[in-house]
Order: sequence, then structure tokens, then C-alpha cells
Amino acid sequence: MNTTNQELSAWVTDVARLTQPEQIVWCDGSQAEYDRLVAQMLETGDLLELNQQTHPGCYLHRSDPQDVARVEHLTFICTSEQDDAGPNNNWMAPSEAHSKMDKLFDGCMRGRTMYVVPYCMGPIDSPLSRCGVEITDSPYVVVNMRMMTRMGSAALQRIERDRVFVKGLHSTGELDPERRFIMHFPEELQIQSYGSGYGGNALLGKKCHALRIASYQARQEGWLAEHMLIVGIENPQGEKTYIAAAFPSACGKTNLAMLIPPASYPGWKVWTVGDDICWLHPGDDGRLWAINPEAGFFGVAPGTGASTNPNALAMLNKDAIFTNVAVTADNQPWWEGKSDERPVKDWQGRDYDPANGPAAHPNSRFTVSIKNCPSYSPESEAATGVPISAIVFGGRRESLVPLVFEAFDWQHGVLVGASMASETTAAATGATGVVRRDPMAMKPFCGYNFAEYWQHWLSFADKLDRLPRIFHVNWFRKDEQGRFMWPGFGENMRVLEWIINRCSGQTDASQTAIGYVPESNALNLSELDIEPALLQRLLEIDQQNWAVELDHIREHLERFGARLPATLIEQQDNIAGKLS
Ligand code: GTP
Ligand code: SPV
Ligand code: MN
Repeated sequence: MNTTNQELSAWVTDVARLTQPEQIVWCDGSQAEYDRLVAQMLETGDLLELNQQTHPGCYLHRSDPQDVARVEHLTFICTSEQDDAGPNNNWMAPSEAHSKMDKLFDGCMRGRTMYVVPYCMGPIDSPLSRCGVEITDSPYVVVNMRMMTRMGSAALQRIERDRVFVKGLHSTGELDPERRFIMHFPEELQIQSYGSGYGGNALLGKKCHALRIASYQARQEGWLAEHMLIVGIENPQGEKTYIAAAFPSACGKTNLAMLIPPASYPGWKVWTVGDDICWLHPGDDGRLWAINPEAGFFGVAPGTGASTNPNALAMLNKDAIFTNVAVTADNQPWWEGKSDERPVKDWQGRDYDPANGPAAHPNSRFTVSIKNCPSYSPESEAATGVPISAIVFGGRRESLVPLVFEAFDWQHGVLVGASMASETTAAATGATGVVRRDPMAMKPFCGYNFAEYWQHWLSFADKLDRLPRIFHVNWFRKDEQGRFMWPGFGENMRVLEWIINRCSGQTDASQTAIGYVPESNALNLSELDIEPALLQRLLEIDQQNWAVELDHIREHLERFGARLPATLIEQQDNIAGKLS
């Protein structure tokens, strides 16, 4: 066996006995191994070469058309007690889930290679990082894991030292949606995923480990595992303020994480620490410190263009893997919003015909190392993480929710997070554009009962001396014609500046029933073409419709029953009282 860790070697032996692979490969994470896997996948057609003149080291993967997004209805939290998973999760008894999965995995790797992939979530030497091992029969998963995590020998050494790791077993199986399950056993630190090769279903370090399992561990250990970007904003004086922001899937985290300030912000710079997941720990100094457990991006392709996200476009010219995008006549990757060019092949490899829908799948993605990003922050490697001054919640709401508001205090901020709602997107299967509650952008990712999760969030008021301020933003308001009212993207800098100024006490705000909003002249709008009346609409609080929203929030909270923290009901009562 290739490890001195008994538990790991015994588990690999057990899995091999069950799945019957033709051979077992222990992954070391080296460039040579990566190159070998890429060559092999080019041979099998799992990867297609893109234009190597314009995009050296870039490849295209076309997934099964039935396997293009996370599957929330097939994702389960398997705790001994159903109430521990909570109304926010699908639950299955661990014994039932294990026997179901054992049947699916039985002999499933016959004739295939089983890869053993040790990985570390977070900087390899940080005490805040955690390790796992994914066993998979998908070479596509291996090459993605190499970009998304610190994968290979160094992670294995850490596992042998720490002797703790999360066990993730994955097989693409037959890719039959009827035989697909993503199971989590938080009490056993185990994940089992069968029947999908896609993103969050298959790259087990990401949502399965770094959010669902980690959130469960974080509650026991006094920290937080969150679906948040981490960004450093440097002002012309060279001072950096770090912000963590939770928006649901496909609601703007990657874009905000690598924003380029508009021309009217000379001397300002935005540094990218992370774009999707954030682990938050109380520091010795009484502040909240954040690490990005990931090492790469698995980002949404559509909408990524020269005017919206030039940093992302720049990092996608080399060493990137594209999944389910279209291609142009000269074999460059293409998606809606990238350029005015017309693609020749759609995401399924068919001749492009607009009658078949978008050329790139709406949830098509790129995988690339964070170090490729022009705004990459070297602080991403800091063992201590970065200190967080503000936490920002946000969602896609075409009406009601203002551009920005600030919570009155931490307890109110927890209510703001707990009552978040957003229109569903193509990141998960099912209908899109339907408003649903997505507390802290964690609805699909919290490994335990939300009622206890909110109580855990509230407990940070006692754990920290310097609590981050909490804000809520909405870039997605629409007018009567269905057009976005706020320009978004780089212009979101104007809202970030207001947030930073609130943190340093440099700007006043108007108090409304739902929180503080910017005074009419407090947002820097220089060189921005926006009507004052439009801005006023973006910032106004519609008392009557907010009263209805607060009723819905009450119903949402009450679904969590006896375990719901009383503080949240008090907070809701307080706001509802101001609106009536
Ligand atoms: P996940 O990777 O699924 O967690 O998504 P994400 O939260 O990182 O979202 P991302 O930044 O990839 O953005 C998703 C989509 O929203 C893309 O099509 C973007 O172009 C679009 N988008 C991002 N920011 C803005 C914005 O400020 N305004 C508008 N109108 N669209 C935006
Ligand atoms: C998300 O859906 O929030 C993602 C993509 O970041 S996935 O890795 O598929 O979860
Ligand atoms: Mn995400």
C-alpha cells in the first residue's frame, strides 16, 4: 500500500473489493501525472483539444446532456436523527443509505481505473485547513481536483501526520439520473456520490466536503463553513479591507471576487482571495479570520465577457478546462456574452442552431487555478487567513429588495441572512427564475438543521470582540421592461466603497424599518450614467410590500419549529412592527 495510514489503506482495500477496479492509481498531483491523464482523455474523447495557439493547455469536456448541474433532490444528509438534518435537507437513515449505495457501487469499476486522490482544503500548512481523500473512477474528476484543491503527495503527508481525513467515494456509474445519489454521512466524515460526473456532484472536495461536511464539523468546533467569496479592497492609501459575501449559485460571487474598479476609482485595487467557499474562524485578536479552502475556480462561463469580467477572460487563455461550452470555427471556446462571434458547434457538439437554445449550456463552466487570475491575492496562501470587516448577503431579486442595506446589529444581520431569498438558476437542475428562501446562500449546502445553524451564527456575538458588520445587496433589480436597473459588475465597486466607509465609520446612513441605507448623496456616482430617480427607486423601501415580505419570512422561520432560536422571532417581530 502507498500510505502508512492504516485507516486509509484499509478503506482503499475495502472500496476496491466492493467496486472491483482493473487497477488502482494513487495520485501524486504532479504535472507529469496531469499531462498523462490529459493525453489519455484526449485519446478516449473525454477531453477535446481547443485551439492551442490562442488557448494553450485548454481543453473542452462535454458532459452527458442529462448530467449538467447539481441535483438537489438526489442529495441527502444521512444523520442518525432526522431532526439533525433539519427541514432544509433531504434525509435518509445512514443504514438505509449505506445499503443503497453499496448496491450501486458493487462491481461498478470493473474494467476501469480507480484513482485515489488525497487533497487538502486550504493552504497546506494552515492549522485551519482540512484534508480528504476522494476515490473516483473519473480521470476528469482527478484533473479538476488538481486545479481546485492542493492535491497529491503533500496532502497525503499531512493526512499521515494528522490522521484525520474525510472519505469521499465517487463513481460516474452509468450516468443514469434514476441511479444517481449524493450522500453525506457527517457523523462518519464520509461522502458517497454515484451516477454523476458533474461539478458539485463529483468534485467531492468542493460542496460535499468544504460545505456540507465542514459546516457540520464547524458547528462542533466553533467556526463557520460558508458559501462565500473573499475579496480584499485596497484604497489609494494602500489600506486593505476584506469582505466575505454569500450569494446563491450563479448570483455573482466569482464576478465580485475579481472586480475591476471603474475609471473613476484611480488607485483602488481589488484582490481575489476566493470566489465560492470561505472558512471563518474567530482569531486571538477577537476578529473573524477567513481562508479560502479551494485553490481554483469552477466558474460560470455565460456572461463572462470583456466588459463584465475582464479578469476572468484573461485567466482563461491558458491551462483551463471548459465544460459544456460551445466552440467557434477556429476551435476557441465560446459562450453567450463572450463576444459577438457566432459559434459553429453547441455544447453538445451539434452544429449550432439557435432553435436548439443557447450555444453554451447556461451552467457551462471553466476550471482554472486561482493563480491564473490577474487579481490573485498572495494572501490566499496565508496560514492565518485574512481578517473580515464586513459580511455581505445578496440574492437575485427583480423587485422589492434595495441595492444595498446594512443590518442594525449582528442579531439582525443573522435574521437578514436567514431570510435571504433568490431566483433559482441553472446551477441546479429544476425550474429557474423561481424565488425561494436560500438562507446565507446555504440552502443546498448546510450539513445540518438550519435552526441550529442560525443559533451557531448568533453565538459569534459572544465569540468575537470585533464583529463584522452585516450588509445585504441586490444587483438584479429589473424595470418594467425587464432590464437590469443597476449596471452591476465593475460598478458594484460603488456599493463596496459605501460598505467599507460604513465599516470605518466614515459615512452616515438613513435608518429605515429594514436597516440602514445610503443617504442620497452617499454613493459615489461620478462618471456613472444613472438617473437620480432610478437610483432613488433602487434604494427605496416599499413599506407595504416589505410588510408582506416579513409575513413570508415569519412563515419560513416557523417551519423550523422548536429548535428555532427565539432571537430570530424577536428580530422578525421588531421589523414587522416598524412596517405595520
Ligand atoms: P456559482 O459558481 O454557481 O456559485 O456562481 P457565482 O455566485 O460565482 O456567480 P457568477 O459570478 O459566476 O455569476 C453568475 C452569472 O451572473 C453570470 O452570468 C454573470 O455574468 C452574472 N452576474 C454577475 N454579477 C452580475 C452583476 O453585477 N449584474 C448582473 N446583471 N449580472 C451579474
Ligand atoms: C454552485 O452551484 O454553487 C457552484 C458550482 O459553485 S458546483 O461546483 O456545481 O456546486
Ligand atoms: Mn457556488
